[in-house]
Amino acid sequence: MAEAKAVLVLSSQLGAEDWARGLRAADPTLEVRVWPEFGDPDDIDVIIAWSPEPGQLVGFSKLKAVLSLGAGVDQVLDLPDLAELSHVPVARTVDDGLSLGMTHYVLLHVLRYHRRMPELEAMQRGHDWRFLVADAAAETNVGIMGLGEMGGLAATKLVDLGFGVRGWSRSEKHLPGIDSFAGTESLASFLAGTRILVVLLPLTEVTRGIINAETLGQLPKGAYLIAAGRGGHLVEADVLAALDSGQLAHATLDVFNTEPLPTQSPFWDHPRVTVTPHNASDSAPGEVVPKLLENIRRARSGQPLLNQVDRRRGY
Ligand code: NDP
Ligand code: OXD
Repeated sequence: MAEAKAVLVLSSQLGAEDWARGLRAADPTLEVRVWPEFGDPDDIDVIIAWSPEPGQLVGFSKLKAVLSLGAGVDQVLDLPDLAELSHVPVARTVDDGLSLGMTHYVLLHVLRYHRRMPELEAMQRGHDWRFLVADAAAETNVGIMGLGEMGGLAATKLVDLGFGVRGWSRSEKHLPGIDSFAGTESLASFLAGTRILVVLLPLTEVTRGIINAETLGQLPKGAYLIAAGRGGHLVEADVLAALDSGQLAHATLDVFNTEPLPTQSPFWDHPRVTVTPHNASDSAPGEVVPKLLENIRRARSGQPLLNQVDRRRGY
């Protein structure tokens, strides 16, 4: 029986044809197919996917790996399809450009809050000239939930800019200048000392709904929220209530329970919310293709994948 040796690219949102072109250019010997033109399903041994639909990953009996084009893999791991694919390793995207893009997003919005831009913009609208100064950066504690590839780099750059920086993760970290809080038992004290909260967690069974009335209530009054992990972290009604009560002074939201954000969502017109369309960071084929090729090689030779996800842990 002929060995399966074709890669299927599956992505309605992220330009599957561009990724396929990038793969073929980097390795002209690679057989690359693009959904829905996958031909004989028994030819497919690797699927490269961004946000597949339920059912799209089943029926490929020779599958050796699923490679996520996202850093977050919830949209792959949450699929019912995965139950049938317990033997198939899943890898995610880790890429310097993606981490740097996210760091730019975090710095942009932390600096905007630190320098009181929402207040200055309101003053401009009211032709109101007053000398409004920022607190010292060292006294503006930024708390980052998730100190991985994204959060770790952003935290380090914030330390370089003189901010007080703390991070919350599952395991304790030893990063210069960053106060490490680890595990559920330390969450309340992490939040109590956080003025600007940045959420860069993966979406897992444990982190779903983690930004809720209780955790928002543990922040100091008038705190700021920057959410760029996944919309599933947010209990959106609780975020709105915290904004309306003044518990949150302002929120910058890149991710939502439903994306695209429905036109009737109250976030669009909220005077103290900045909405961005899940564009905090993005990975470019030029940087990611060599890693995909390496993982295809590894899958075919039965080696562990680069950035293989722990399916039990969910990230
Ligand atoms: P990593 O896996 O590198 O880091 C995840 C971090 O979260 C780790 O520090 C991990 O702790 C921590 N964590 C996970 N579960 C828990 C928990 N239960 N309690 C406390 N801490 C926890 O992920 P990345 O940094 O690469 O990406 C993070 C997320 O950012 C992605 O999953 C994705 O959802 C989102 N993302 C959003 C983008 C956008 O454009 N909006 C772009 C790219 C990513 P530990 O270190 O101990 O394991
Ligand atoms: C990702 C994302 O997970 O873009 O990479 O959200």
